[in-house]
Amino acid sequence: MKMTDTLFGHTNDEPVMEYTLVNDSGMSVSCLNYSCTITKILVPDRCGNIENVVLGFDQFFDYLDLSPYFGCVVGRAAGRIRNAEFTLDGESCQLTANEEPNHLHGGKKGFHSVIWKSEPIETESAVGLKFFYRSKDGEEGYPGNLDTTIIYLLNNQNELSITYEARTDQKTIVNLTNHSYFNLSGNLKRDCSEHVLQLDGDRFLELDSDLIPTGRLLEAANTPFDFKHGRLLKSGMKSSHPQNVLAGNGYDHHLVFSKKGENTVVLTDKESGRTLLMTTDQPCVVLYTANHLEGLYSISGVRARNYLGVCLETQGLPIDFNQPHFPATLLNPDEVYRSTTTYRFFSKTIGV
Ligand code: G6D
Repeated sequence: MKMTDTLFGHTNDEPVMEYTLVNDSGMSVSCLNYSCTITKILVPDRCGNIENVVLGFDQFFDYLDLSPYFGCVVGRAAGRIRNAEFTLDGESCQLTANEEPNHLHGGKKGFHSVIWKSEPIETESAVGLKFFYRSKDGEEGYPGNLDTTIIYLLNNQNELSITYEARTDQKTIVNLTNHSYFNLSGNLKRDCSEHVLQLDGDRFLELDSDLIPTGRLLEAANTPFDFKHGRLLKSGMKSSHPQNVLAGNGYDHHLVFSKKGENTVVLTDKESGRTLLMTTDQPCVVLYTANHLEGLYSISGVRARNYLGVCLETQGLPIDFNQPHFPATLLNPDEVYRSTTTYRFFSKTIGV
């Protein structure tokens, strides 16, 4: 196993480095110190063809000008917050309304748009990087100085793990995720409509017209949101279910796992034979099928179009969803925010 690095660009006169982690089993992961962005994941298909399975750009300025959060960490709080404000202990916190009048994905200068300190990690069984960022008190309107560490580790079982850890000096909210768009066809040969998703989630969050959770939990059974026995993503794209239509003819929803603790999500592409087996300790995953990706630009030579990738954004429940049975994404000074999501790739289709 090894790690190499190369200069990828500059932002605010700071060098942007691309690091490439390579294991002994034919998988490699490339990422940037800019927003911990995953730029490429190369894995074999059933015939041994090693191809890229995530959406990313070849030039750094495309990440600045065009990226819809390709591959990046999202924080301090993933998702949308209504009217860009929340209340903590009776105090109103006003955030950046970067999606007027609401707040999206940590704001204009969220975790997706900053340089993270980085240092290499090498162990007997893995190679990786440790990223660090201090978000100052009041950044994008969030209270507290928040120190966040993110560790990427690649092992020889073709598994990439992402571990998030954060500490604060004032009560605040934290809800981190990675916003990679997966496409298991390899080098974006096809879109994701024929990908099959399987996960044990019996409810999902209803969205309003701003794509913000209403606070209602809807039953997934017998709807296009039931993935218990595996479901083609295109069933949500062709669905007349009001929530699929509202999301832009697809999915953009928090799928809530049926059980607490660690959960598994399986994404497969029959034609390539590739499987992504994702595990997480988070209570839900936002399934986003890139319903708004169409654009006048190309992604590694492929014209941007809807459904070209699928996001599996593991995370806590949104802040204004304070239900007694769902821990909000609050963090106190005497606590540590910790979360791990792993992505294991197989060159054959498997089910759980
Ligand atoms: C759209 O609604 C979706 C978000 O969920 C996604 O994260 C973003 O595009 C990239 O706003």
